[in-house]
Amino acid sequence: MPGKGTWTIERHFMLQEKSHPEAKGEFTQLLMDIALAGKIISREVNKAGLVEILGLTGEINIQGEQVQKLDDFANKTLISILDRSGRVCMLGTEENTEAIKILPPYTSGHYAVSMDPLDGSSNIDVNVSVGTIFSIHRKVSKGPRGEEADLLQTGRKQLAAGYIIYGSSTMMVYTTGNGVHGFTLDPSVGEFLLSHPDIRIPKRGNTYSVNEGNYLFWSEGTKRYIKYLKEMDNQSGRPYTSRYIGSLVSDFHRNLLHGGIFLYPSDQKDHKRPHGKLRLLYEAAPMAYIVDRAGGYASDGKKNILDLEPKELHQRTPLIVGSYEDVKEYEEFIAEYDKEKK
Ligand code: P6P
Repeated sequence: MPGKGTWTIERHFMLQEKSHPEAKGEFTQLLMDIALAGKIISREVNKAGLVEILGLTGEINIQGEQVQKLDDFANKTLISILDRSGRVCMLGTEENTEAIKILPPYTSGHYAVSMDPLDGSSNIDVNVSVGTIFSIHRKVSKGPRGEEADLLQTGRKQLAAGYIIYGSSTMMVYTTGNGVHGFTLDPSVGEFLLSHPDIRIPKRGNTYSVNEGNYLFWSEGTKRYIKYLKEMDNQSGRPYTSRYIGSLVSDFHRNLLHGGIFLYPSDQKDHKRPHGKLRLLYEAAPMAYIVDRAGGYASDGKKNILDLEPKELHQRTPLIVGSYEDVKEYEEFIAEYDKEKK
């Protein structure tokens, strides 16, 4: 592999393709389509303060959240690149209530893509980094075109997952199962260049990321675990440092590189979300696949996120993700203190 400075993400995709003899280039092209969308979204995110694109569109999405103009731009950019590529049969996006089925005149492809076009977008107006998250499954339905079942597959069946983080620099981090690799956008040449080959998350960290404002609504196990992290025990590196950006991609990315644990547990803050806030298909499952391939672990508190069976497009799940030993330790607290009421 040549030096980092000239190893583009496209060349890396093609290298990965060589280890999948059955691949015909369609999958590689799909990854390139997503990288292209990332470059276009990065351009807009990075000038958001300069043009009339900040602020709200006035619409409300299925999540009941006000749609930010950049959300809408990112969503439309990804859809318009992917729906006519001939590589995709179904698209599931946070911004659309219904799944998007690729219909004539466009050719239906062999892959189903779930995505959060711009996660953390409530942070845009305050200049906090945000990100695009994607997950790719193989088409499993038998018909000539896609079905929702092509999206509703477990995280373990993902062919690829990744994110693009629009921060102090724009990075694309992805896995096709064979390691996790990070590429930094060089805007002067418009290329994602290899900057973080084969990322491995430390087995244990000393940082935790959680919205402590939800404390009153946490289960006993979550409360005791967070209290445990704050106790003095130099042997185990406690007390941990608290870092919470409120943008999943940013909190996840920091913990992926330095170690640590991110938690969005179930809370009863709003009866509409007894299963936490984050969505399984396009937030939890892709992050779970990435962290798994980097040597970490992702849980809903009881079981591996990768084994959860999706039942509907915008299904939510608690997400505890990061360093393997930290997430496993959280599960022990849940097993001990949140015993199912018989
Ligand atoms: P809270 C952003 O809206 C998001 O979906 C994730 O990016 C982030 O981790 C979470 O919600 C933050 O939620 O309730 O702490 O503001």
